[in-house]
Amino acid sequence: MSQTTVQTACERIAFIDSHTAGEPTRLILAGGPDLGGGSVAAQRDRLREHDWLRRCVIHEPRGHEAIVGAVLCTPEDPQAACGVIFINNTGILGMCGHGTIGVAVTLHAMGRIGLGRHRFETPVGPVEVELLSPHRVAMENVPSFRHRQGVTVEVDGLGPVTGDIAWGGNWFFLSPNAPCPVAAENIPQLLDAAARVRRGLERAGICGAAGGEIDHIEFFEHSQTPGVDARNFVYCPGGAFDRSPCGTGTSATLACLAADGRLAPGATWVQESVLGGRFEGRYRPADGGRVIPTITGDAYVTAEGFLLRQPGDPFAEGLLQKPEGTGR
Ligand code: PYC
Repeated sequence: MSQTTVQTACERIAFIDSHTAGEPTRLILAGGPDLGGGSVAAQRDRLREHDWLRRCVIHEPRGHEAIVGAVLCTPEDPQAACGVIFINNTGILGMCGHGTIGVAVTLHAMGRIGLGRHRFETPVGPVEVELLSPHRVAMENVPSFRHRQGVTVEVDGLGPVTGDIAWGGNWFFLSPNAPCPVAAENIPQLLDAAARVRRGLERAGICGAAGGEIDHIEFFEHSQTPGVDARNFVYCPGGAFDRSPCGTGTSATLACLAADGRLAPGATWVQESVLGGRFEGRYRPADGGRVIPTITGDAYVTAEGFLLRQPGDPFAEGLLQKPEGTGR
């Protein structure tokens, strides 16, 4: 068999790709900057100083706008299975539900963790994962809560749009007021509307607790699919949409349902994405009106290899396709 690996000088970044309900996760295993030790939040800050890694592995030509990266790092607590920092086409995410499920399935496929319970450390706190089978993971997320109910924002071209503001590991504006049905054929309109809502929130100075930027917009409606409670469309910070029902978005949904008394602790909520992928959610109550959500979903590994950076490549740090925050 002829030689199949690149022989010329280049830097190699080891990765394994997976998808969770259709949404991709790229786990970065080696080849990034030395993040030192300490808390995962401190390592996240060091990663920010070496932003070339994010740009290289997420942006075209090595990645694409929907990829969420997961940079493996050293956990502060040696009992934890790993530390993980999630990145996307616009920066660093607080948490990522589909990504956590993808990382758990990938680490299992690598033989690094077995079935059963594990703790992952993230910049916004530890999360517990339970690997129920080689592909199915129940992820216990960070405490989630509704911050404000029924906030109305004036949106260019749409008029007033009302929604709740909730935290599920990222900040969400969740609204039943999409300008069209939440359906695959309407994705361009949903992207456009969500980008406008995000700009409307920014313009009005509406944010999460402690000034947290609301960078995820979720439109939802009742699902017509038997056995499914709701269908959502989740707009992500860099202008892509989540192919999965979004783990942090489903957590924010559970926090709102709990606050409204519409879902009992322990009861199952089935959430499907605009593309039909499904997560199951449930919660247990926590202090101060918060809830601890558990999100269950399936992931599969799709590729492994090395991303290469050759000397002289003008796009070794990726091709920025569109200005950040334009959402289109
Ligand atoms: O599953 O939490 C999630 C997520 C956030 C952004 C994309 N997916």
